[in-house]
Amino acid sequence: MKKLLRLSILGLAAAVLAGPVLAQEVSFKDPSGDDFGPGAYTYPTDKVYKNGSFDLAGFSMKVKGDKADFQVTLNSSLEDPWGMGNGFAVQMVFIFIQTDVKEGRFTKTLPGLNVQFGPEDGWNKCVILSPQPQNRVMSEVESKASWAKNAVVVPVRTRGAGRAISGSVDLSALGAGDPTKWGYQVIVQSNEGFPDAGDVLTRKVNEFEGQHRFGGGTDTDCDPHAIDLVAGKGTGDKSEIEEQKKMLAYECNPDGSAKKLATITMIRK
Ligand SMILES: [Ca+2]
Ligand SMILES: [Ca+2]
Repeated sequence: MKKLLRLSILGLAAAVLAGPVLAQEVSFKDPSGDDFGPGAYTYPTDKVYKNGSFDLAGFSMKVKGDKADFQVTLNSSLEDPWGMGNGFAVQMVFIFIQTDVKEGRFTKTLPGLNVQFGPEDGWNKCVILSPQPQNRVMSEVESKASWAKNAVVVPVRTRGAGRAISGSVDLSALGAGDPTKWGYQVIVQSNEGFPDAGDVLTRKVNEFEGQHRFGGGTDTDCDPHAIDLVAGKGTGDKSEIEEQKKMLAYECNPDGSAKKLATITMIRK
């Protein structure tokens, strides 16, 4: 009995020394009012694209058992005007992750985003939060970006409620290692049910906005089709708006091809 008591006291001491078990979580904030891509993008004119619909406010990834729960918050309450059945409709979010695996990282992103990562910021995994059914998203990736099919992970069900879009994936689908040490980038786009032949469900940005087209870019694909993303340290500081503009800066050739594609970075906790 005495021995048992001593053991349990030792056990308690060890637990106190080790400190509480910290939840594995990564979270970022993003400043408001920067839902304009490189600086001048405008929303489509249809009333379903409410103010703030694409304005990223926050991101979190929490490990719960063998799952990774992702949540993205926006500066507008979510609605489902197109009857997608998941509590939201107009948004689509790409979460690019640089895990510990150094081999096989991609610097190019999925077609329709028109951005690339810098040489040190390649991604291994991309979690897509879309109001479309999982099998529609995966079949789009398989047919339009087959090179990425093993790197894309789509939750079985993605839901919108309040201002938050959430989805959960198997941690094992992202790979081994410590997710709090990984790099992340979160790109807000719009769910396009009738995408361009080569685009993975993304909505285009044109020179002038239209009923279902963003404006402020170009009519070719030299402009980034990213409406908001995390920048700098991901704290939500206003200075991160300038960091975003720098990352999304681009140049076009006279024929409309890309002279300098927007080049983005990973953000770390
Ligand atoms: Ca924002
Ligand atoms: Ca931003």
